[in-house]
Amino acid sequence: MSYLQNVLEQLKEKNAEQPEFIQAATEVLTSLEPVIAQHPEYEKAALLERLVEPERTIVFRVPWVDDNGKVHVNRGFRVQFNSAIGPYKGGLRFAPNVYLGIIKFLGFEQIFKNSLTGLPIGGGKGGADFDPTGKSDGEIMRFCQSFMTELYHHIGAETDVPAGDLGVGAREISYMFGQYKRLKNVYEGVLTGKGLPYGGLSGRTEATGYGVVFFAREMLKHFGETIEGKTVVVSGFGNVSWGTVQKLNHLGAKVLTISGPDGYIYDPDGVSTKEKEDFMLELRASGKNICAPYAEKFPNAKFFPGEKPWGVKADLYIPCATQNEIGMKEAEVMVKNGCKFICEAANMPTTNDAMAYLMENGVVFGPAKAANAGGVACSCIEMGQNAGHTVFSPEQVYEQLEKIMINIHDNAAAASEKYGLGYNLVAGANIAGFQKVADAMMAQGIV
Ligand code: 2IT
Repeated sequence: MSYLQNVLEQLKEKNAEQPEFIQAATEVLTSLEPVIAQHPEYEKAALLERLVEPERTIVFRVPWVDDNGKVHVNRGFRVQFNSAIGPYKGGLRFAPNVYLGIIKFLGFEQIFKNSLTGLPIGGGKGGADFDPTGKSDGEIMRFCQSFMTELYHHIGAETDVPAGDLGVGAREISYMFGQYKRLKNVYEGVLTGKGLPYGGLSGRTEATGYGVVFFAREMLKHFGETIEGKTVVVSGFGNVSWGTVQKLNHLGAKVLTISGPDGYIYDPDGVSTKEKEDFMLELRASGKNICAPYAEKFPNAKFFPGEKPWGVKADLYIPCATQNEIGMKEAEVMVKNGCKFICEAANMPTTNDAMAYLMENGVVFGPAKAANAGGVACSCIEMGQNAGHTVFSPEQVYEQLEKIMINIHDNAAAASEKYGLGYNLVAGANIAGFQKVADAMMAQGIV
């Protein structure tokens, strides 16, 4: 058995209860085969064994009191996965299905994503099995304060800098920032995605979605095509979908769908006006986690309850909702409908078998860890803004974001080319992201 297969077997055995983590690690490690073959020194240094084991995992109790005085207890997590190239950096996810396997898959992906940005940030992720749906503002605040009352021991501007993810936006970040500052008596950039008056970065909110569309634009450009005039199927309706829809509209595409846990919306006129973009924000702010009201507000649109949008024909597909939203069943329909381009915006929205099937059938695939890295890249710019006690303009941010996304695309394409894999952005992103972290780990000794 090869070194790589051996590590994968051990990993599956040790983490049998964490299928999402196994999925993410398998996807990355298998595409490193040609790199590992050229570097026999990695095995001697147990580089891969160290890479798949988080440096530190913190699991903690989060007690809080609801509006009726009832006490609840949730489980909080922070996985500090890899600090070879910078302080741990990555979001916090509040969702009822959160457990260690979800946080580890996200943290593992984050190592390579952060490396791809070219910026000095390591990989981490955290969250809680807390369901924000239907919670009052006071309940959200008390939960965030309790969560931070434990987490603050383990983070800091030069140690570990969390941000948002599903269920955690500017409101939650701000409550956590307030509590951190109170406990530590330090005003520092310990969280990113803050409000603008207290250290937040102009443009961070839309950065992930804008970055995804810049990445998709580079993919299309490789085939002599443009975003302008393309039809696009988008899933989700949260922060990432919103930024994606906005930038697609700027560039002249037509967004046919958005979706939620309750079903999907098909809008034959396109999710194309400022009013429609703003309504996505309203849907999110409602705290109900449904997209159906869009079809009441815009009667030309149709709501398909309980369905996903992947059966709708389009030039480009951008999954923005959550992990594993495209499986084999969806992939088969997409291939039958002549799908040519997929650009992932959510983390790991495609299962490994669906991804392989789509690529075998000629679909050009932009992997999440490359395509959605614009969010964390701007988070790192926010860290720089805070550390430098300064403020950047939106123009400065957008300009850097666009450059970073073009670089990520070009570096992934070049890494794939270097190993004789043609234009394979999936393998190329894994290889380019890995190489920098591997070089740093090798240089820093057995730690
Ligand atoms: O998945 C992600 O990259 C994020 N949720 C953002 C992480 C960050 O630190 O901005």
